Amino acid sequence: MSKAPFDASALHDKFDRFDHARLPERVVNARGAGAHGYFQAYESMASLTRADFLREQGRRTPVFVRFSTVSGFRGSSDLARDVRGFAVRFYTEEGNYDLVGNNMPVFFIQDAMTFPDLIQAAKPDVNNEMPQAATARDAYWEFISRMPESMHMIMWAMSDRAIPRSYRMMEGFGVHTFHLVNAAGERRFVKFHWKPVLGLHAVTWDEAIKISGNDPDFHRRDLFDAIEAGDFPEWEFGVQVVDEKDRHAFDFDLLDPTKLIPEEVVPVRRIGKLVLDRNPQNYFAETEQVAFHPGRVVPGIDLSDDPLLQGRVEAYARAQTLRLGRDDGHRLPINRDRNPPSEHRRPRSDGHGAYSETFLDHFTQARMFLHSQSEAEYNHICHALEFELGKVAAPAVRERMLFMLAQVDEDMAASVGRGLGMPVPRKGTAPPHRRIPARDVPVSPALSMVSDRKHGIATRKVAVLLADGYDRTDLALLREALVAGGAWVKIVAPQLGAILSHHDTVEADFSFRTGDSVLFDAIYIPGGRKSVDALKRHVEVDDFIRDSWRHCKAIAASGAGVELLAALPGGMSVAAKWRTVHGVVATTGKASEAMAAGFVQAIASGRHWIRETLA
Ligand code: HDD
Repeated sequence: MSKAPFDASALHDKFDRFDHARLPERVVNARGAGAHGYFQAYESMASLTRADFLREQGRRTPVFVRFSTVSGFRGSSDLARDVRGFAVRFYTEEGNYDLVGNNMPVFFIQDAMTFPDLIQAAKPDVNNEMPQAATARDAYWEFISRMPESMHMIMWAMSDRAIPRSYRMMEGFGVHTFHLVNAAGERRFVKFHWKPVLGLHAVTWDEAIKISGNDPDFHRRDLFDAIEAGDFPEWEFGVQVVDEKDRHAFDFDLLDPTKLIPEEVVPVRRIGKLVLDRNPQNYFAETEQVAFHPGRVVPGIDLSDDPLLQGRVEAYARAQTLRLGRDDGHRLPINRDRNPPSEHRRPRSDGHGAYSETFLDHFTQARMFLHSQSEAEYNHICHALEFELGKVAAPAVRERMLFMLAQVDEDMAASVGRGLGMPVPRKGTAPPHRRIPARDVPVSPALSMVSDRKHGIATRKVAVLLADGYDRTDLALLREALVAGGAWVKIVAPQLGAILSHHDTVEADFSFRTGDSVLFDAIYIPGGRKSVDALKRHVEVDDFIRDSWRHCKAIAASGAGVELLAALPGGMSVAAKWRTVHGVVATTGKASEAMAAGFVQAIASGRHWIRETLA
């Protein structure tokens, strides 16, 4: 048979399609994951806003959400220490409304003009394109050490908020103050919040590093898997509303994006929920081509004169045109208005103009955030700073940073200084910038992740370590309790395939080569002499258990399974009657329903940070 003649035009057509299915990546927030869903209003907010999608109780509005890291390239890792983007598009009856926020309620800078400098300092060096998705370097801290206004955001970025356990378990914030406007034209200030129904969870830094190697797509996979499994991620939409006349009622300026309104001062009113129930079908056409714009609002929601927001409104359209390679990107299917936009959609700014002196108070809220943390969270911030500044070579940059930290809190600066082997500056030294000294303000418990403990174990991942000969009644008992609570139970065994116990089998989800403690939230080791003896022959099991302990996760063991806990620091003293010690739930006897409930409780109460303070 003769070969078909070469058809250059068919080849060009095919290659055109092939070549075009890519775009230059976003300058920031390049790496992300998107999902479709809906927003549903709990009640009518007509007294506050004429926005159609908030005016009627029960009204559903389709949404598309994209989560992202900020500084890494598209191919970087999900677990970089970084801010997470939380961008929501509402396809309302009056046209699209974009709420382009982050998982932290404040920002590094007050003036958009500085944004390119901030990003250049956070992105890899231009000469060698290193390091990737990491701020632990001179250029970044050189910039920060000269930007006292960044200090509040730095406290957030060094906290565990910057290494979330899941996109589904982080908060979202509109960051800026916006306006709600009702039909009578009455205007009020508003801050927007997203509260995750599963609660707030983070990983530890040691885990973050290990997850980056184990599964760089950890967050993207987690979001995708949860939606595929029908465990739809949910957030409640919250508003903090302030009357216009109260613009100056606070000791900070409402238009300052480096400040937050403590929830204890203005409570967050939950007015609706966001549910993500459908994965994109085409990553390129949806998650990649989506182009958000913070100036895209609907009647009833207005921008404020926050100078950073004003700058963003100018910047995004240009960035999108360049990235999408066209100026009609709003016509792409994911960006199209599903309903004709209202003719009145041009956002108005509030005309408040001048900014108060408090824009120069860079440290009071940084200190409030720090002092609102639990002991473990506070320590993690110090450790993160030791790590980041420990990678800075220039002594002058470290010194300036220690000095800046001392303006927030001298004890913290001293702690970081000890780690760096550097003398501790006192804050009395002449400041490099005009500033208003930090004051002591009441702590805000809502700023601590640890204070948020009301949640169950839904979608938490529990690894069961076993081999042939495991105790099947113990496994069945614990599995039932975990599944009843909505947890995802995964079997980790020496090899994949069927694992036997008498006439029963379970299918291994992971082998010790593919499963690792850092991919799970808790572990259980059932008894069964043969199974436990087999586990003892695998060095990975030892690592698994030690890491679970070190990362403060709930651990359960029953029967002979407790022998493996001897590997834990100091060993674990276990008795026939089950008990929980520092999040370890164990019995040398058979598992019981009460023990299973104890394990569920140990998982639900989050990480057992107390272990970090044990010798
Ligand atoms: Fe931005 C993307 C959030 C300040 C310029 N930004 C981008 C995304 C998020 C944010 C979530 C990704 C959207 C997506 O998933 O596609 N940005 C923020 C927040 C800020 C902020 C919460 C402060 C409150 N950004 C900011 C400033 C500027 C920009 C001050 C410039 C003056 N941001 C951009 C951009 C990006 C972007 C360069 C990159 C690609 C894009 O817009 O679509 O225009």
